Amino acid sequence: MSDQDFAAAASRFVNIGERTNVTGSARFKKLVMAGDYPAAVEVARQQVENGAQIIDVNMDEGLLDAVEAMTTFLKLIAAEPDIARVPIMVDSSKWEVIEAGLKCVSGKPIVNSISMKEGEAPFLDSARKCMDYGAAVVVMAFDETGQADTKQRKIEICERAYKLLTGIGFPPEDIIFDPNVFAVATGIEEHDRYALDFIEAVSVLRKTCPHVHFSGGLSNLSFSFRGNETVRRAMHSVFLYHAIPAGLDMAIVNAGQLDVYDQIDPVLRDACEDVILMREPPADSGFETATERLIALAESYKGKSPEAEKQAAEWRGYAVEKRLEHALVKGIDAHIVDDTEEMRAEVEQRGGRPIEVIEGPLMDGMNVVGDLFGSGKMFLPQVVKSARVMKKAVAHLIPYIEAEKEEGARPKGRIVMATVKGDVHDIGKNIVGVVLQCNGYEVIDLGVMVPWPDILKAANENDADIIGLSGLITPSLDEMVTVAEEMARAEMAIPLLIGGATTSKVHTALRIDPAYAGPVIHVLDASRAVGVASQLLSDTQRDPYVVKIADEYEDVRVKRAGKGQSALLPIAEARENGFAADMADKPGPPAQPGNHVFDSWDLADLADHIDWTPFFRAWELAGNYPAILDDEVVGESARSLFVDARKMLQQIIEEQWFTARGVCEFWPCERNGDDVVLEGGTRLPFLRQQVKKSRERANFCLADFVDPAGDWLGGFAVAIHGIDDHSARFRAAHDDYSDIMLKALADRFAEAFAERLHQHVRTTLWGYAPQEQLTNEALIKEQYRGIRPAPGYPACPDHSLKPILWDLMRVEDRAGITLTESNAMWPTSAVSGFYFAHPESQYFGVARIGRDQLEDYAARRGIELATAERWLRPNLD
Ligand code: B12
Repeated sequence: MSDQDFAAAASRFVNIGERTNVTGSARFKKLVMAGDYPAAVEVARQQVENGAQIIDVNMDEGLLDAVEAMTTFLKLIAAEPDIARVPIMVDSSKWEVIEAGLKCVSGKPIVNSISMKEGEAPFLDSARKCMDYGAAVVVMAFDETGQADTKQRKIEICERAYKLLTGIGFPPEDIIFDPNVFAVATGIEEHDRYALDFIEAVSVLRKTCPHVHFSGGLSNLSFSFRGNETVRRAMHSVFLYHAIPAGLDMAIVNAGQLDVYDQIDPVLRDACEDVILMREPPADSGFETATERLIALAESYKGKSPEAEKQAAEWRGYAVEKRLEHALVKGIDAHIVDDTEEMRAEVEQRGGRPIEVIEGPLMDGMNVVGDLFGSGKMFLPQVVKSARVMKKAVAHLIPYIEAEKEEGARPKGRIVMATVKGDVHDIGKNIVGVVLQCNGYEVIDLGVMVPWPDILKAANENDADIIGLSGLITPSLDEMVTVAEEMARAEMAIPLLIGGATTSKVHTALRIDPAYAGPVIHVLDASRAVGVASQLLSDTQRDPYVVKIADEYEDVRVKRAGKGQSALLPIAEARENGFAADMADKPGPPAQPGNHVFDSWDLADLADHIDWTPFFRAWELAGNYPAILDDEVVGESARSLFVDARKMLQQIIEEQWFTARGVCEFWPCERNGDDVVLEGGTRLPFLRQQVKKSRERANFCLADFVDPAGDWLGGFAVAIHGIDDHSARFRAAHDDYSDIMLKALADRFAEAFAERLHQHVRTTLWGYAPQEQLTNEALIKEQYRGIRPAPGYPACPDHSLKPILWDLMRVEDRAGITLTESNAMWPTSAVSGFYFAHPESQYFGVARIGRDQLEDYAARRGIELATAERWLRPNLD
């Protein structure tokens, strides 16, 4: 396209104003919610004055009567000639709101939007209604299976919609397709094509769907650069520069926030262009991808835009109390020490004490954070960031407080927390600790592997109001019972909170609660911890709450006692109903038998194999990756967390923070009953399902996948070393956010290492699936042959098999991984297990077993019955 043609196309291009949208503009929402319609009308006027040629009006807010708001607002702007001269886009996901809007618009209205999300019939139904009002429609590229993301899907869906609409006589010139502008430069490879796919799809559709228009919401495109207006404006302008010639003729964009293409800094413009058009960065740029280059470049533009500077200046101009609150709510730590100092000096001047800074403005700010979290308007990652700001402020004040020998701030309560003896996991405990601190509780964190005497001692010495215990693996459950028994013996009465992945309300009610007369409460997650603590420490609520919980637990016990548990087969019968794998299909011997040691697996390779879904779950953000990034509720939090995670991930790789060490080995073996006996005589006893099955299902045991006539078995252990120094550094800087992030990433690396090593075993070392070629998604879904059950997982619940593996593979020497008395692995981010390669091998849960199997198992393992009982307790209840 020549410059002249571009100028002509650009002159036809229509800006759609977006500021009169409650979902996109916090200011407009606030005005409408407050019923300040005159000010809301001014927002519309400004939009038109700034060059908007259509204004989009959206009132979809849960707490608003959207029909009423839409009607009121549109009637008011209809009476303003300088606003009413531009067409109105009535924007809502509810037809009744759209219809209410259509009734108030005098000129040609535009409906935003309809789609084939629910199928063809409702789509055509809405289209007919729009036609009755003479309205044009925005048609989102969305069908029954979801939003169109690729070029092909965009084209297919729009062409199908075009055919259907023109088929009912809908004027094609009244159709505006929105083929979905998505965020690019997110660091996720699949997102790299989004902008180019949009542009190319429009270019094709322009020809195949004559007379239609094309629109898109521009702000999504640059989502990864939130807060960096210079880069966002440049990206928008560059995108339009290419999309307009392709056929885009309107877009939702703030007209006042577009740069003239030629006037953009050429380096930035090139970098944006590389990202949008999916070009390789220049070879001499030192970057492998266009995204990396733009992210790096973006740093140098941070805070340089007039808009951002204005915003920043505005915030920095608030009164100091308000600045502290802003910093806490937004999690900004850049000025916190200066502001805290300013506040402290101010308090001092009026004769106050440093502690008042904490008890006053800082706690007020944290209360706002606590309320927002409690009401679901803020999510865990943001809360943890707020806590980081709070801790930095408090750290600044501590020397002043100590200098005055002043008592510390009066906390709402003092809680001693610990991960119990033998267990090494602390992410969950740390998260709970941060959330409690954010809500005004003092947390004394004793760390991991804490024996009961230390817990009791700390509680007594610190006059604690509550003890909180955490544990991830089943042996910790017994240890928690021990702590409860010891608290009873010491005649303590303070409440005991129980948490961690392996704990449950049932176990707490059945085993821990009866051991201690004080209140014992199982807490499912961090969000509930504050409610529980506040009720336990409230003068008025405590008693009724404790009684309520005690009743609930009694109820659990009664139900458990009366409940006919699922029937168990005698172990001999369960064995008869074992799984009969076809041994003709058993794997051949390994291509490279023996022991294999990996001193430092490439971290970049492991990063490519990370399963991100559990990472978000660790931060209490529910949803599967990558869909979670676009989730309506948690999407924004997830994206922001992901940007931070990718940044740290990059640093971990580039600066080699971690070392991925592992070992694996293969052994000739044969099955002997429910045991697998290795050449050399080592016996690995496994457990069999004993619950009576409905017809046809077998009672599985891992030994069923091994041939009695001779076979092979593998073992492995992997761990991520090197987090300690970094963790210490973050903790010293009062930065829980980075510390939790570091540990969550180390866990992801450990899991990815286990997955990647298993793949290497299948394709190369054992080599029974040399041709296997699976995407990372397929790997995560475990769509491969063979399994890697871990001691502690449901198919193999006995953690005490780990020492056998350790001896066999000399794990401690070769991979530096040690075992605690509960057989937790150290370093924490570690996975170990067995490799079974038979094509029919599969995961299952052993579940409840009978005394007969327990006795038989103890004999096969050569251990005391009581010892077997201790390790297998969760399978005996
Ligand atoms: C991710 C994960 C891992 C990660 C790391 C886990 C970690 N650092 O926490 C890795 C991959 C390293 C791992 C390894 C292992 N894992 Co794992 N793992 C999981 C998984 C999938 C999620 C756990 C998690 O991270 N949750 C997120 C965190 C934030 O939640 P959380 O710790 O539960 O804490 C929350 C609450 O519980 C509560 N809370 C926690 N503590 C406290 C304390 C108080 C006082 C309060 C009030 C609340 C509270 O609030 C927290 C925040 O909301 C679970 C399955 C599951 N769905 O739970 C299995 C699971 C925990 N793992 C299990 C096992 C067996 C293992 C291994 C032993 C396997 C092996 N042989 O290799 C190893 C052990 C590692 C070691 N070092 O010894 C078992 C444990 C049960 C058992 N039989 O022992 C589980 C339950 C899987 C299963 N179904 O069998 N695992």
